[in-house]
Amino acid sequence: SQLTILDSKRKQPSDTVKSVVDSKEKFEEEFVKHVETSLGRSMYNCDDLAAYQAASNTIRDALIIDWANTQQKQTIQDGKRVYYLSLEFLMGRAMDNALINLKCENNTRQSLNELGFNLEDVLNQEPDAALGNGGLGRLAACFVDSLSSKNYSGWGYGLNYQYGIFEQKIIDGYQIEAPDYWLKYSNPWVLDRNEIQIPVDFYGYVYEEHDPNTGKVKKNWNGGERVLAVASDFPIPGYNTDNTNNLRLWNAKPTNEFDFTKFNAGDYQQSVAAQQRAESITSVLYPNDNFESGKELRLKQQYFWVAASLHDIVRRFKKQHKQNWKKFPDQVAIQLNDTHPTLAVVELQRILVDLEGLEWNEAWSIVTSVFAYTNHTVMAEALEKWPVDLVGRLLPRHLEIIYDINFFFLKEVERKFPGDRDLIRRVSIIDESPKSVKMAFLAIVGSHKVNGVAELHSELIKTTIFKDFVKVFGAEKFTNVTNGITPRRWLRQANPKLAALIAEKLNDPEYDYLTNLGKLKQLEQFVDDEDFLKQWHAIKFDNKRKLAALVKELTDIDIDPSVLFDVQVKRIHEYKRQQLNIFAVIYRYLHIKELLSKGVTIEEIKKNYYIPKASIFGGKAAPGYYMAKTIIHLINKVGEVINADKEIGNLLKVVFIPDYNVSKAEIICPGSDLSNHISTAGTEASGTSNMKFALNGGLIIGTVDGANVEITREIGEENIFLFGNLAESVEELRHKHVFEGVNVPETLQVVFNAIEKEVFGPADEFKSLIDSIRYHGDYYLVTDDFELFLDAHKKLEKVYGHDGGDATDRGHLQEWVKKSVWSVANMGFFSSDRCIDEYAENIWNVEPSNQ
Ligand code: GPQ
Repeated sequence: SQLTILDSKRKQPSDTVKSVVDSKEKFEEEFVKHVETSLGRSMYNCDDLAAYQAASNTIRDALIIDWANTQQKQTIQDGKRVYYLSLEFLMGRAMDNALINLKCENNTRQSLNELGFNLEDVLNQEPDAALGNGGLGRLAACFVDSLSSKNYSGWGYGLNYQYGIFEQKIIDGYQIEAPDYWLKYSNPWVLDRNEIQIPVDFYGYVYEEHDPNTGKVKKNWNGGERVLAVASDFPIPGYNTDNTNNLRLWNAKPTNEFDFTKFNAGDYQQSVAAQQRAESITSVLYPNDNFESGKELRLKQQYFWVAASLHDIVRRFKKQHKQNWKKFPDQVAIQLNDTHPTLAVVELQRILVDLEGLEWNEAWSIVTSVFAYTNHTVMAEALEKWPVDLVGRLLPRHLEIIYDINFFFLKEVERKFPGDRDLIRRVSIIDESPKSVKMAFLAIVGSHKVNGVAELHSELIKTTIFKDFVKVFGAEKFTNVTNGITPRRWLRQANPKLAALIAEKLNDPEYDYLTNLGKLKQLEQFVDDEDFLKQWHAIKFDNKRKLAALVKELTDIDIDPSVLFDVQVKRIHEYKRQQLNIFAVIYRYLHIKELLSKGVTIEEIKKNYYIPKASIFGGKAAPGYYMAKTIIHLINKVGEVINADKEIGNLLKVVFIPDYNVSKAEIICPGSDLSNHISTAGTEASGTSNMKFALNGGLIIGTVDGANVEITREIGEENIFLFGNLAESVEELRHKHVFEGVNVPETLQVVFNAIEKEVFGPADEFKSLIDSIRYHGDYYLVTDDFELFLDAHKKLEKVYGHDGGDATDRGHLQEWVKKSVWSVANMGFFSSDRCIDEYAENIWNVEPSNQ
């Protein structure tokens, strides 16, 4: 067959290049070659950065061979492909991940040693690819890892921002944003495909054309501004398989088509400058999480990305199947990661109707079979609405198509529910005031499936924001795929010692459990094995030491690894309630001070009231989100006071880790005893860091929200510390706050008083935070959950034990360690491999290839 011919032809080069993964000689040879040729340096003058680049080039070459073979195989097999459209891919570092997935970490470590380098130092040279904000972007990164690891044919499509999420600096306790120019040095993990150039148009006008053949009037769009989309490809290696998919990120580049009117007018400078501005489309990632700011450039980014990706997908289809459009839905599945790529629905309809000449209905049935939409939030401020004026100016033909989609859809609603004019008004894709396009509604109408990201969330969207669409389309269109995380990065890479202990106990020297995470269940049999518990605890302690070292390096604060590490790291948002956490820390501090002033000793406090702990925070606030920035400021100011308080010593420390990102998360997750997932019930769609912490043996304090619900179901409610009001009570409580007033409990009042007495600096700084609770309805229910949070702490601290713990402690801590083992044993469900299998079976209708 063609496949074997291709295989035999490729044997020579691929074997040579690929041998770097298991031969030290070959690795060293290629490494030196890259130092001397690709980098143009000498081995005598090779620092860690150059070593990182040479080693990455060496491994990357091997990956490219797998990548090319995979693409050829997939082309020949000609099966259905999945395309994951996401404006964010929060990849983190590539090198360590490649070493793990290619299983060549040992070979690389030893080779580098022989060349005089230390692997960890070399890995630390790599900047994070931080092309995302938080959970949504990191989910996309986990999904591409699983697509490759589970042998699917699945590509990611996104934008190659020149500036990723900003670097956060903390100065005088305030967040300061610095640009993240991550491509300062050339990136060995990307292949620039300068030959793949796709023109994308904006603005212009629509004109009608009479088609003499059909006698019909045809619509045409004449764009007014043209930009080129140029591809950058990131190979995505699978774990323990040669299957290597592609993440294609687009760069905006100027065309070299001249604007003759300007040139003739002699305005050469201006014309070149205008062309240059094309690049601004992909220059920066919008730094908002769960919030849409509605900027024109953002809409330009969306269309640029969607048009280039669809053009690429359609071109690939046509190469194999010409214009046999009926086959398109058997060849292509496109997943919309949130509403950001919703214009793809419109663009595909435009391609099929305007450019390919299909009838509207035939085209529409193809479109709706291809797309599926994932919703990631119910919060109103995050739901995209684009002003009709703006859409019409930027994309005049697309606006017409949106109106037509809406017209046909509403006609259908009228047919099903005759005379229900209020229903028609409610489900209209066009909002009347202010006139805008509701992207979530367009995504639902244009997709065959809509999913939420955890059971509770998927139920909530059906009963709240998309209720009317369940009525119109039926409940079958709405489904759930609970989020997951890749255990390659979030266990094997982040926590190599724990991963090794598990491999040993599971009698799995090849670490096959990493693609079959249900096997973790076998750990249950060791839950009473004293030696095993000791080893387990020793690994946690070691990881805590590493986290303490990171904290020392970044903040100069000493935290003692034997105290409880109580962590909350995630984007800063009122709904995630870092304010609830810091208020509770303040309460604890004030209470300790009061006890001390009454003559109670530190020892007595430790024994009867509070165990020693370090509260560790981290996370970025959107630059324009005042309240989130105020929370960061408060945490830092509270830290300054408490950490400087000589009376308190080890009993309490408060740390804010600056610039939380993927590589820091890889150190923080394994080093936590307890992590906070304490959003107001019903607001956190899923959460995924809850899974990362639990998979690394940390326990959770959390509300009954998002995936906490299913984590509890899997690991057992005795192994998680749940508290707080339930989602079903939230609406009523908010109503009560507005109409009967907010009741600040005495404990929280004490905290407010201290802030207002300027214990933590000028009170003005924190006024808005207190006012939002006291006078503006306490929307996030801090007052309702505060004392329940304190109670949950009392309970968990009893379990952790009053004597704290070190690696040798056998007292109370054993109960905690058992909970930790039990949790990990039951976290198998939360592998992103399981997510991908569910999407494949229930939404995409694709099967993995047998590699
Ligand atoms: N999520 Cl809408 C984001 O990270 N950014 C967003 O703009 C929106 C959602 C998160 C969501 O808050 C988490 O609960 C989810 O776990 C995550 O998406 C992935 O689904």
